[in-house]
Amino acid sequence: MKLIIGNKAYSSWSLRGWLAAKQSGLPFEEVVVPLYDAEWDRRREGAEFAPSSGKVPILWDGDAVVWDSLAIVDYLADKVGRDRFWPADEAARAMARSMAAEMHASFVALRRKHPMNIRQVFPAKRPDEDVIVDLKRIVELWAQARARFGSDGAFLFGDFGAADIMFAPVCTRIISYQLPIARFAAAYIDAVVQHPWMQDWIAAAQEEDWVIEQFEQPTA
Ligand SMILES: N[C@@H](CCC(=O)N[C@@H](CS)C(=O)NCC(=O)O)C(=O)O
Repeated sequence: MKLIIGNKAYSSWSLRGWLAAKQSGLPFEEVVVPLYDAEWDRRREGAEFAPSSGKVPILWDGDAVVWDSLAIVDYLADKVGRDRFWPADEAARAMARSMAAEMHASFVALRRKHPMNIRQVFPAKRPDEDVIVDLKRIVELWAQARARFGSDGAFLFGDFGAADIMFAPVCTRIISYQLPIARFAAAYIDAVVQHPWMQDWIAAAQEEDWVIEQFEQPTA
């Protein structure tokens, strides 16, 4: 399998796709392409990018191509077995899938006003109201998952899984922008960030030379 991703410093959807590939346990080749560099327009017109019309992540598996982070989670779960990604318990799985889908489709204010920059910690400042609304909903979801299904481990449903993968870039944004968060949520964020795959990703992001100025400013 070959996974094409964007800058580890900035590409939140790539982080999700990459964590999904790691979670599958399958070997994969990783190709990191710098977003929006001088070659970007030419590169995204190439055959490897055509299926996603130039967005990352893209997973190639022989003739099969999967773009979009949540589709990559589903594809890999089909391939290696659902239980590697989703809780075995039906009620827990229903909630985990709903949370992953909501993360994928929502929280636009948080995503737009606080783009991922894993290398930075910006000065703390009160977030906009719409970001506060997003954070409130996210923390409610985390609290419910942890209280109902997470008691066996440090993650939303106990073990690290698809729901944690989808929320991982939210955890790094909360750190980068010093967003206000409940204490239990800080412990969850710490567990996610300390996960060995996250540590590998963060270390690789620190090594990247690429800088995208628009993501280097404290926004909102
Ligand atoms: N819904 C897609 C979003 C993919 C996406 O927007 N990726 C960004 C990088 S984080 C991208 O490729 N942006 C380049 C562009 O839109 O031209 C997913 O879940 O993978």
